[in-house]
Amino acid sequence: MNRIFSGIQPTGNLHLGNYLGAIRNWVRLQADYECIYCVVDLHAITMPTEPAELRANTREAAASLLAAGIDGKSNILFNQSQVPAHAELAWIFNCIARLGWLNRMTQFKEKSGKHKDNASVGLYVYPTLMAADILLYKATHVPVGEDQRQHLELMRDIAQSFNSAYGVEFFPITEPLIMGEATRVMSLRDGSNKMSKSDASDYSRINLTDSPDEIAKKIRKARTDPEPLPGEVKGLEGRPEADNLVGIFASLADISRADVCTRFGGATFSAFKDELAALAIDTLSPITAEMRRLMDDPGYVDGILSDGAKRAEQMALPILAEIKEIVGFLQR
Ligand code: AQP
Repeated sequence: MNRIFSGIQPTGNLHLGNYLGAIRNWVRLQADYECIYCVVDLHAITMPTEPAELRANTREAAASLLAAGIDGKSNILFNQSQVPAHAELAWIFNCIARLGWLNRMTQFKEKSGKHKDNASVGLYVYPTLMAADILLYKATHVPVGEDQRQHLELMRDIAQSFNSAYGVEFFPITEPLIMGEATRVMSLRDGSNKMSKSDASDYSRINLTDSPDEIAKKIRKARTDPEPLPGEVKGLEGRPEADNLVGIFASLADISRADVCTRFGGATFSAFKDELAALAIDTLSPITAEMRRLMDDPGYVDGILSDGAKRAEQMALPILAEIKEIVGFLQR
């Protein structure tokens, strides 16, 4: 059986990039795979977090996944800290991964900024915990946005190194699934930066909690260039903001960038933006409404997470026991 694992950090401000790059694909993959989806709260504390906010963001992330169509009953949805096996396997992987491998990780460089000495050790070993999340379930496929490609390559190196260090064929060589026309949604204010939860400008992203008016306003204000839309994809080269908006439209409408160019070639951005806003509102409004309804029922959301955690743990513990046996730990 092919098995999916993927996670999202409960760091607030879930946005259109998270939705198009990850969540929507997760929903669709449920038809063909056994799916395990995780709100990765252990990852969230690699940056300073306020406890009450973390708890609220964990519920909000879970509510948004459920609202988008993740089925927490036939599949598994849980928050990471409820299954301690993730942290145990991460420790083993910390002893497999090499400093040189982690030193190359661009996400650490970006997130630690100019003051690397002040970054948490957790932020540095973020990718080994991510490898543990996935390999703890021997997942075969991981749907993510483009920004996670490097971490997944590291995960494959860890799996291969573990297998060769212990002379076993234990871990599968998991495949990334980077799907669709919006694998890297960019900021609405600057086409060279990724749309991100932590961007200081709220106008840089469309949040899943935004009202239709806010969505329309943000799209209207999105940066573009003075040229009209090109009639062919080639005409998007060197125009990152135009390329981003066309990619978002294509992804929302489930068509290709080329189709968008054929349809809007020669149109002004202001006409295109009106249609883009209508499409974004149509797609996101039902999800936002359902998310709000679920957030008013935290008991229901908590129940899904704790039931999911129990089922995840049942899958993880026998695999972790085998790993401990391979490593040579004496077990009860
Ligand atoms: N801009 C994006 N375009 C496409 N996919 C994206 N993802 C994130 N941003 C984009 C994908 O969403 C999933 C969950 O991401 P995450 O919450 O684990 O963390 P992140 O990648 O660190 O998200 P942000 O918004 O960039 O957060 P901050 O600002 O805190 O760094 C992943 O599959 C990711 O690829």
